[in-house]
Amino acid sequence: MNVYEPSNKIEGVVTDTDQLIAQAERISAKNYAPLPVVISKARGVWAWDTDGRRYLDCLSAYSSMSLGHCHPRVIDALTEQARRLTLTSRAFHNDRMGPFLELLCELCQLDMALPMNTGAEAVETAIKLVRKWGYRVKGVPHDRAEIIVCRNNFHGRTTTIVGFSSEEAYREDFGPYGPGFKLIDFGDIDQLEAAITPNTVAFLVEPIQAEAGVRVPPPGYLSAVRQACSAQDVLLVLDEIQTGLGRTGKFLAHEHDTDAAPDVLIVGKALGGGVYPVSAVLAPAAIMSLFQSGEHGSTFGGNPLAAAVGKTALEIIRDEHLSERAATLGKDLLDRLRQIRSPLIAEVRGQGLLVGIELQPGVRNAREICDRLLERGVLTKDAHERVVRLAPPLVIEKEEADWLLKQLEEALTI
Ligand code: PXG
Repeated sequence: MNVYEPSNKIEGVVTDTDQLIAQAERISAKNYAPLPVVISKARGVWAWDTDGRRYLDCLSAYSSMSLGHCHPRVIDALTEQARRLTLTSRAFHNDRMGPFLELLCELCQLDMALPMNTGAEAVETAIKLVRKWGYRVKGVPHDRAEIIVCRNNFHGRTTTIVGFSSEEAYREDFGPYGPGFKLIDFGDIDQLEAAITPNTVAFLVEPIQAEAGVRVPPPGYLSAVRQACSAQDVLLVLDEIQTGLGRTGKFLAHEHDTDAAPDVLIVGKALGGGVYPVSAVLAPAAIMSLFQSGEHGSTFGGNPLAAAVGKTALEIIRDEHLSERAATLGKDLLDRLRQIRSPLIAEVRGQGLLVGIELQPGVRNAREICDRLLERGVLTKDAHERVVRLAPPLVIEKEEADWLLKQLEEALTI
């Protein structure tokens, strides 16, 4: 494959890579440690840097780019809507939100939805909703609601959310944190059962812990979780922000397990078609109806531009059978990765096109492998020190996946 292509330089825009990196490092907060590449253009699964070098995008903005970059239908929806109506606030109705939420609810098989923008906002929304349910429906004494969460969780960066993180780097120096959250081990049903008290309102969990290094729970875990929650009048809240919308080979990752449907579902990332922040919380009417006017909101949540993009993203996932593609291509990728004989690899795990390659301790760190892959034209990022994550757009073609495999083999065997 030809790796170089002239990038479309924009007149008057700086394209010197070193200059752009130096500028960003001088002027922007140091809350990220990006790889030394400056992307200036992307289409489908491919991205180009300022020098015209081409890369296969295997990070997909942490699963947000499932439809590939600049999907023509998304760009049409975005630009057509941008010319017509972009923002009304929720003080008025707009003609795009209802149709968007109708399709979202149908595909997620839940009655009602509350649109937000970022993932963290949607998680916060779900926390408020389940607490209100606890006080109004379950009868938990005021301000005593408990939510059970898992160690190594990742649900976002707000102060409430990092307050129940088990990762020091996420939470140190950002407290004080409020009470009301209890940590247990992911994948351990006995610990969940033991942690539930009369004041427990919900169990909040990711079907696969992506940020923790693509940790897949034991088979049947979510079904057992569902049963334990139902038996003890606890709401099951699934954060499918990263695993949802086709990524793992089903429309929602919980569909891999039988009878594991949540009471409250959180989606985001790919819902914005890779062009706009769109998230949502979904629940049965009996739960979602607890929110009354004035109790929750967002200036941009449910805006017509977001709704036009979100509806189109969902239609593309359905029309292009992206969940099925993720299932087939993901299985093939996992099988073939597991065949690579390399002293560097400890384990390959994942589901669909959400894959983690765990490295043997002490040999090389994942960041070094990501740097090697960058040299070979593959963009990805480490998840913690020892896991190289792969989450290409779901529109990736078989030949492109083959090419990726070749690069991985070479980067992991020398
Ligand atoms: N839940 C899950 C499972 C996620 O992966 C969030 C919630 C929060 O979403 P927002 O839109 O608020 O970022 C995520 C986000 C980062 C970063 O740069 C975020 C994620 C993954 C990797 C990096 O903060 N996931």
